[in-house]
Amino acid sequence: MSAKDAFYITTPIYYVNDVPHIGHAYTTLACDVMARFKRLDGYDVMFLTGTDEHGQKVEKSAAAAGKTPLEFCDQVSQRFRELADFMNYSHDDFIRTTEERHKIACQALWKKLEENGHIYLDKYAGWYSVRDEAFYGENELIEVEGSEKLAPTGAPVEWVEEESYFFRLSAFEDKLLDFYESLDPTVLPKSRKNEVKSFVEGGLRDLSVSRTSFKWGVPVPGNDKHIMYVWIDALTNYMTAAGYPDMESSTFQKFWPADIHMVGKDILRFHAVYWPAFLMGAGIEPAKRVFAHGWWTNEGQKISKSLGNVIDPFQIVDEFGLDQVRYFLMREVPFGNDGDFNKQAIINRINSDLANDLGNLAQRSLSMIFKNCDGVMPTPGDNTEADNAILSALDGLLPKVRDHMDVQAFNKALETIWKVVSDANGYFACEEPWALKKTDPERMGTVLYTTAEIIRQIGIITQPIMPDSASKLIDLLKVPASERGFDKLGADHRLASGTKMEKPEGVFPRYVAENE
Ligand code: ME8
Repeated sequence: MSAKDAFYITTPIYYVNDVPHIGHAYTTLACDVMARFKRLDGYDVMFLTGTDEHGQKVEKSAAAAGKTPLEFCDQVSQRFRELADFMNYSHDDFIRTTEERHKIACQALWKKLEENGHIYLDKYAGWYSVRDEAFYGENELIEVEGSEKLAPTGAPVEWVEEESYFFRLSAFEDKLLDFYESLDPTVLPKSRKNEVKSFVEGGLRDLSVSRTSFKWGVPVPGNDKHIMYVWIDALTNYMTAAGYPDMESSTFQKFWPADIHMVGKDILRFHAVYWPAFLMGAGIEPAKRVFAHGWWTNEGQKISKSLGNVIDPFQIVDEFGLDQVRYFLMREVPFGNDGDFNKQAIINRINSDLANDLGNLAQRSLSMIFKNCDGVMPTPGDNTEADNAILSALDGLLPKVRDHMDVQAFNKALETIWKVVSDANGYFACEEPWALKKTDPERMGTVLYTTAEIIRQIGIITQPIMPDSASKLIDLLKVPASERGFDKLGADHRLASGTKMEKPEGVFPRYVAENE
């Protein structure tokens, strides 16, 4: 048997200056869905998440909390781990940038860049935003009343003048532009790729990559007065986890370059411009794709601590259910676009797509098997045209869903699956198996068997989105654990007739508000 293909996917590493909210949960969820999908589709997957613990912003937050930076990081990083468990993410590694393995990787990358002549010492005089941990040119700033200057993101900026190492970013314009066209699509959605290209075409200035005014970070090798710019440090995490600097290790050989760096649109430039340039500078292949998704608002408002409308994923899941929230986040908004987090929209998805469409179909058909077929999966008779039509739509589902997943179009993948669910409901209603009990029990058996086969395949293919609920659906059919991979989808595999079943329990309850 040939070795499995590798797939490496990463989330941003989250700053520990803030507790996790729905935005963080969303990005990691998208990666989890991709990772689970690829594993079921036969890939050897590495899925990485973690926390970004260095830099001035974290140092300031720790001081404000009256803690040492490390105590503060330990505490908040733990909250991100808890979120990961709570959301049922299947990450293979959780990296913290305060780990020794990461310091080693950062310093090795730095030395390589220096050795290759891409880093030089000079003086930085310009604007810096601690909140964004980013340098801004004068021409990028917004003037507000009272003559205060703000970053384009609205964050405050301060004037910084200090000795600094620089990375020769300006030398990488052509290489980056070639890279964007080398593999398609290196940056998704397409509009984001255009944004990145025009930024690079506008000309790149060398980038200040060290600071001397604070201490909380990785020291520059050979000059520990300087701390590495937090973004060089942060971005390197993706290689640390793959085993860098040991580029001969089997992990690095297998998983680098990463397949997808999943990020929010706020940090696109760091991932699609600076990071590939650093890697090119070190003679290392850049990741194959950066996907920059959109922004969630809360009932139409920007989510922010100061507005007090931050959505707590722990709370939302307690209210609506884990798989329900996972489904909603992946289904509601075309991945890449901004979306509005609206409770009525979640309730509609739960009651319509999950409880009515999929839940009822499973509950009605499997209850009928339990009651009318002595709890044993019936043996189908000859198929009619109607049976063949629904089965052929079902059997053709995986390649279509895979095409959508290949470009992270989660909502389209789910739409495609639910089209079959909807057709299956039409089939069930039309065939009226309840009326066949007396008139044609064999035909009833065929319709119930066909519907159960639909539930089997829909259960298997929705595992990445709703791992627990999809497993419960397949459990009802007594499908063994070894037969739940995507290689068991399609016409070559069918439910075993004669299997003894138990009384089915509903998997997708309706959402009923407490005061109803
Ligand atoms: O930027 N909607 O960390 P961060 C959707 N440490 N996604 C959101 C969101 C929202 N309203 N708010 C946050 C950093 N996100 C750096 C990354 S990577 C080498 C270093 C998500 O804690 C989204 O993925 O500020 C965004 O890019 C990320 O959280 C920012 O997390």
